[in-house]
Amino acid sequence: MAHSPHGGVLKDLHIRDAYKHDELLLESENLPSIVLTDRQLCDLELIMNGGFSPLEGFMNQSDYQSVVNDLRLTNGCLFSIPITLDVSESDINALDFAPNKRVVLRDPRDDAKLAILTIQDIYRPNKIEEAIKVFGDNDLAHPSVKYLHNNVKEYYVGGNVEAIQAPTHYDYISHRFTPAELRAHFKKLNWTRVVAFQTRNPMHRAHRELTVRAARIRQANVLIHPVVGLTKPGDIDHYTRVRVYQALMPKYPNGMATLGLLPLAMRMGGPREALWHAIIRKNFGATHFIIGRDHAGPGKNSKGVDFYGPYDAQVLVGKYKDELQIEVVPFQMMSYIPDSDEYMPIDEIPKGTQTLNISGTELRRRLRGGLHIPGWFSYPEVVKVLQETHPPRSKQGFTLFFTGYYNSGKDLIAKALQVILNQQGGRSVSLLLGEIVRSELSSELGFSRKARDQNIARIGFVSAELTKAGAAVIAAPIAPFADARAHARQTIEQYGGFYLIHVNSPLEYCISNDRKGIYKKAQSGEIKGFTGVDDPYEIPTDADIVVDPSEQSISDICHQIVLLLEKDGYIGER
Ligand code: PPS
Repeated sequence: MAHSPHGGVLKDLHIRDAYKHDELLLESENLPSIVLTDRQLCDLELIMNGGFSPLEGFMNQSDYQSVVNDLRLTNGCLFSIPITLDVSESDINALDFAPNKRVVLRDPRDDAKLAILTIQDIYRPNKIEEAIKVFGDNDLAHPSVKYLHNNVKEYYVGGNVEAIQAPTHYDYISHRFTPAELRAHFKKLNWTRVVAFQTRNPMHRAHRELTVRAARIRQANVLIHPVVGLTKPGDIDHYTRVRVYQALMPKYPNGMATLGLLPLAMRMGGPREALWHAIIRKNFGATHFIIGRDHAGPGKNSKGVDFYGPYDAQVLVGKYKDELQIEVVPFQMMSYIPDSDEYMPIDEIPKGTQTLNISGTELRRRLRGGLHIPGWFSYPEVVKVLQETHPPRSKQGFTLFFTGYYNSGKDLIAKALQVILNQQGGRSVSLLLGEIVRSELSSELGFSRKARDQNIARIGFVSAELTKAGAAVIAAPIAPFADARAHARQTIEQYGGFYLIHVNSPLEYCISNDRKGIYKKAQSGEIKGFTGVDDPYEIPTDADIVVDPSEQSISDICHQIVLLLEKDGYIGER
């Protein structure tokens, strides 16, 4: 039998409120609405489905204070993370919020009405106190402290909710279970002892060994329960991770393990978060919970020191183990022993034994370079999934972003490179000459600073989308302003390569070769605000390459660019 939920009763508000669904929906038509943030949406989903039992809504001031100070609700029940609904002062005034008023909570993705909240109180939190007591520090290097100070609104609105509907998901639905569904699933499978494993990272052989070992020690089955709500900024996206977990599941003995996805918004709160995670898993029907090294750790603070000690989480949860009623399975880091081809927790490995490890940073380096990832570290099926979303540079897109005066020769270089890259093959090549963009994307824009910035922002957006799709993009606007170029770099770089190429032909060269007589028109005042004549050109200080067609042939310039692409691994086989 699964253990009883936290606080004794599973607060599945969907089941509780199903009988009045139509009534709530009707009432909601005349109520003010709050559109939830992504974090609030995750929190509401787990409040409504009972994952956060015994909560039935967002915390009022006394529960909030009690959780912040003592890790308990006012009724004495353990709860370590404040679950609050932050609202701005302007929304509170505009919507006329006050105790006993009712408010609809809406899904930010599709505007669906999810619940009705009855306001109990409205209070202003002391954010510094919350940061220090909950996260142990007021350092903005902690992602939740940063979020608290930069994103969380000034007021918290406390009150219970009545459920209208669960948020709609379109991804991996068959792996999404409510606590009641997962409990029923375990019952159906005759699982009486279930050890849950929390993760926000891809899983490899070490994790499979660790979970099987935990199950063996406790004679239990395994629930792989990864977070698919919000994790640490910079983590691998949940789509990739779930495909990894799906690839890993067949590596367990048939019937040993189940994959369930948890729509949790993590706080990276280390020890307090570990306690919260244990409570949540208890609600989902697990009897055991694995806490490993640096559980829910946010990394280092602004002084370069880890926010929490590697086993602080195990210590804190151990302190409450008697009243928690979910057994914590503490685990040391697992290391691979090549001599015996097995994984073992580091505290069990005899001194002097050779071990192997591949860190997250090293894994990312290998993925980036298309380098070998050994079978002792991960399974080929898992590596394949990771390689698909982290293709080596030879399969990634890139943008060559040219900047320079009109008639500097940038269009000639861009067109020649289009031919060279087409000859190379392997990618579709997109050419965004200034004139093409001006007619196809920016025909209504003029040449004011604002209009030029907007034009470059559009080029940045389109180039980023094409780069993301693996194309080679050659963009060649004048792009006279450094800020707009930097913004384009920032937009594109997150999806692939970016090279700023300054075509540094002297203005006299551009003018003397101007067959169309555009400069003449600018000099005579027929065209106004012309770059280099009566409008500025900010010389790049951050160019990746500077070329000069007045001194170099187009072929030489193209070759210089090709050599750079080869050096960085974007073209050619390694
Ligand atoms: S920008 O600043 O990057 O948005 O400029 P861009 O999109 O590259 O547009 C340059 C083309 O527009 C013609 N043109 C002007 N350029 C600069 N200043 C003014 N006032 C101006 N008016 C028109 C210019 O001849 C460029 O033409 P192409 O044929 O694209 O080189």
